[in-house]
Amino acid sequence: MKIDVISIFPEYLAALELSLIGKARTSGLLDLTVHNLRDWTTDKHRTVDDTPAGGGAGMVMRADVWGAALDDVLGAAADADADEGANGDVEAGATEEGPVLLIPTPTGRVFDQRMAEELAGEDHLVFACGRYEGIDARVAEKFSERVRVVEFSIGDYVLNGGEVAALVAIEAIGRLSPGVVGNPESLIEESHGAAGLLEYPVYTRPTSWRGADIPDVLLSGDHARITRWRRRKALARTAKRRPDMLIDRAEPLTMEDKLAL
Ligand code: 6GU
Repeated sequence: MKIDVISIFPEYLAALELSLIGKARTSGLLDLTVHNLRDWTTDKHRTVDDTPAGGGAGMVMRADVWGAALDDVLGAAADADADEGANGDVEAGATEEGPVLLIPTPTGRVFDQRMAEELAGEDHLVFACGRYEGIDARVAEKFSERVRVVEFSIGDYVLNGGEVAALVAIEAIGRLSPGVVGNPESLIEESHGAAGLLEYPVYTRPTSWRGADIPDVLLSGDHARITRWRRRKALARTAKRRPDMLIDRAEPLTMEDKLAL
């Protein structure tokens, strides 16, 4: 998978050199490049923003600077898709091939595990990280004619810019990319995974710590009992912390599940 990130603070993305994502890059599984948006400015102050049309507080990132950066980074693939669209073969913006442009913004669709799974199947992702009051709206609008554009938010709170949101998305997507997580089993059981429940509590040695013991069932060696106990704990935790996850379920609860609640 190829990922490009464009930001005025490329140093923010240094964390992507660490841990699993860092290893995936070194091993060649992930081809990740971070670009400085100011490299596409043309004035001596390297200006990327200006005052909002219509007035108001803050600054807005300029469409011309972002346009030049995205023309380069989206590159030939996006141009090829635009041609296909013009021929009427593929509908503009709804292309199957080519890069996906991801724009972090608190006004976007909420990013979740389903989105991460879907994007993990793409070949090329380009993240356009805005700062200030956001990027001139014409950028998302114009590039939608050439590539699939996804404006996303990581939750209902406001950050100073898209960099941290891009880090979150890249980690969530990157770890689903084949080979990035060593043991694919660990992707299956985890929270927000297949079961649609929060994960059960986990324990390890010491078996007794500050007067708290590991639940006996986990030391019993009875795997059927352990499985049932974990399912009950996952259900109870989900009901308490995320009751919304128990309604409108893709995988309905069983009678045993309901009796456990
Ligand atoms: Cl993607 N960007 C910003 N600036 N704030 C956010 C966000 C994104 N998601 C939640 N808050």
